[in-house]
Amino acid sequence: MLHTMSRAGMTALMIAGVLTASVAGAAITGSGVDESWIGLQTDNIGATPSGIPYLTNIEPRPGQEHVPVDAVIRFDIVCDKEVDTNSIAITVDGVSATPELEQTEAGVSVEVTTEQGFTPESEVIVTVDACSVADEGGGFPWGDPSDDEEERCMETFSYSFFTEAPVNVPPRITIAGFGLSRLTEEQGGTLQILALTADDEDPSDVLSVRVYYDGLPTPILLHDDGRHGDFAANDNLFGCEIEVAAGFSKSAYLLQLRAFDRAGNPSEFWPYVTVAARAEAYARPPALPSYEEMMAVALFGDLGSENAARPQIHFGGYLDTDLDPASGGTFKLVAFADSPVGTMIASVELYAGSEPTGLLLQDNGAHGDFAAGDGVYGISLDIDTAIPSGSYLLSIVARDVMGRLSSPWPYVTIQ
Ligand SMILES: [Ca+2]
Ligand SMILES: [Ca+2]
Ligand SMILES: [Ca+2]
Repeated sequence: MLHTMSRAGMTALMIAGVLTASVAGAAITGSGVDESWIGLQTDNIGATPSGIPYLTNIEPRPGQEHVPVDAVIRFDIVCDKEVDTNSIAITVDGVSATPELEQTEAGVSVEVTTEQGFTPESEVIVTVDACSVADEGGGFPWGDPSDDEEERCMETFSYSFFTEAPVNVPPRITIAGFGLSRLTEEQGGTLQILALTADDEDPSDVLSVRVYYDGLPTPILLHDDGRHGDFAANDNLFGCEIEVAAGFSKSAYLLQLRAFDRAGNPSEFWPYVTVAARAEAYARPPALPSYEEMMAVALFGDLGSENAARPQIHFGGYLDTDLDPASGGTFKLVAFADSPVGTMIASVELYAGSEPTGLLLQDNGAHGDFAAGDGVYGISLDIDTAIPSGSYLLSIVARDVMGRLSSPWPYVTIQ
């Protein structure tokens, strides 16, 4: 095995096998190449003057499997003469690439980043061409001095690696709420739960949505079969209707929802805003804040007043919100609010915990709220500061022009 050879033996082999005839590039081209060749330090090779550039320190290695689709292609082009950076031409899957080049003592360090990443589960073919700079004439102590004006070029070096299978990404709950539910302590009522889901690889990958209470799963599932108050089947809007008996105390209850896809990946818990590095967010569920903490808020006021006429927030969600703990990002919240008696809505305000923030969701078509005057209110903020990782619970409250307040979204309220 090449790995276990002595350094002297290795050097001899390298000089004999790699540098003869058509140089290193050609010698390690092809699928059956022993990967041990790649990335070897080549301090001895430079002693043989060829003037022809060749590649070392290739990443991902030729023939490497399961390469991440966002891998960066790196290698060094080295030569005993100066490498002509203008001569460097690289293709990735037949498309000309624009590399980042850095001059090093031995030659040029090359980095190629592909913006949209490689196709999963595919062979990626890289070709490289490079030449050394032409001599200024004379002065070259070997070979025919008449060659000295010529650039010396490597034969096109071609290699490939194989990308990993696509990762099945977890689903998301984009918008959810309790629709037209009106529940009272005296009579109970029908609790309607609706959740719109998404899944980046395929929206139909979402299989179910489960209701959680206090962070624990309940037996209640939402369906997308058109038979659970979810309107049409297979439209990614999941629903369920539950008959709530009389006798539940007047209060605001926090339910959580979680979507699952066919691979069993859970979404993050609705209705929290999760701030986490992307990989982290997928790897673990957010810690749930304590129920008691959320309930001990003045937000809920007198839940019994003017029930039938109070405005309602039917749905809401953090569409396109993408927050990173290090750099912030986009915060976007939309909600559908109206008045059951047709009174004008005066404001829809964001609350953090029990505190009103003064931030209003607008229905003027300019805040990610779709059309103006359609009852969908929105707020969109660009946050350019770090935000501590965690799961945040925000609320919104609608107020009509008569001063009547809605129950706070995203709670289920028994009035
Ligand atoms: Ca999925
Ligand atoms: Ca549906
Ligand atoms: Ca709107």
